[in-house]
Amino acid sequence: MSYLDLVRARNPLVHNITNWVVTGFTANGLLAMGASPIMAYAHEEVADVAKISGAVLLNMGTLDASVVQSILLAGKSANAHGVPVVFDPVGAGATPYRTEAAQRIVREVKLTALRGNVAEVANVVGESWSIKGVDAGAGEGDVAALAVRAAKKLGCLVVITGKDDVVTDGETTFVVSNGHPILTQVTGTGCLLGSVVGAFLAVAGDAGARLEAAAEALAFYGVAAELAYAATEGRGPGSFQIEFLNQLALVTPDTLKAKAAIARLA
Ligand code: ATP
Ligand code: TZP
Ligand code: MG
Ligand code: MG
Repeated sequence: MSYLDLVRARNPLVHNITNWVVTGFTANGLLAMGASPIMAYAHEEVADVAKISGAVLLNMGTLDASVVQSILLAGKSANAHGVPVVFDPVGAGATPYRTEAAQRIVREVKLTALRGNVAEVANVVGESWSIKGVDAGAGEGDVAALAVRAAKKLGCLVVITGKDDVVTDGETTFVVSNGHPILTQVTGTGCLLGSVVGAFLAVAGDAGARLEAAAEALAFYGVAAELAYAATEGRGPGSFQIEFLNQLALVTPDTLKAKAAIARLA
């Protein structure tokens, strides 16, 4: 049985503390794939919501002091109750406020997975990632090496997305090359991916299964994008976005198995 089957069979509750831009898209994406979303931010209830959830997604896209507090309360409750935590440090490195908030969150909350673009992940672990012309972020080896350093430093899975996605536990690393560039023309596709990884981690069971479950989540997401692009080619990102939600519901475990492009790095 694939982890996708398990998500659809178990319908895990995913608690999202996310940003204002992507809230509806995230809820619809989770529903489409077979998970169950809840968005809850009140300091008075986030600990209670986190402890009954299958996974918690913490995203600092539209950050303020209240959201930081919600994130810390939910994250600590999830830790206390063995609930997996995924953190998306949106914009880490863009301003000192975001960098400091992200670094505080990873000091105070034990993550199950960190998911970001290459610059965000570098900034979370105190490294700088310089954009150098057309080679910006290029060099799979460099990105994978950064992911491994981050995973060892934080003691969690690290997912770095881009043209190819890298996921590692610090020992074993997979590169997932599914997806389509049109994903970059729809806001929130990175944010929703964090919640999708959370849904897969919710059904993965023990820690040993988490790396494989995260790699399958990345392939699933990329395959849904490939199929959505094929069905809407030439019609633009609006049509793609709707069809992408459809494909999150329609991709079968057999299709995923046939199309997944997951390679283990030596
Ligand atoms: P950014 O902040 O850089 O926009 P993000 O948080 O939106 O990043 P992405 O890195 O764009 O996240 O990843 C979101 C999804 O888009 C992932 O599934 C990733 O594999 C896919 N993706 C991003 N760029 C490409 C690309 N050039 N080709 C194929 N898939 C891509
Ligand atoms: N501004 C603050 S959060 C956000 C924007 C545009 C959404 C970012 O979404 P993603 O998934 O990182 O593209
Ligand atoms: Mg994006
Ligand atoms: Mg992002």
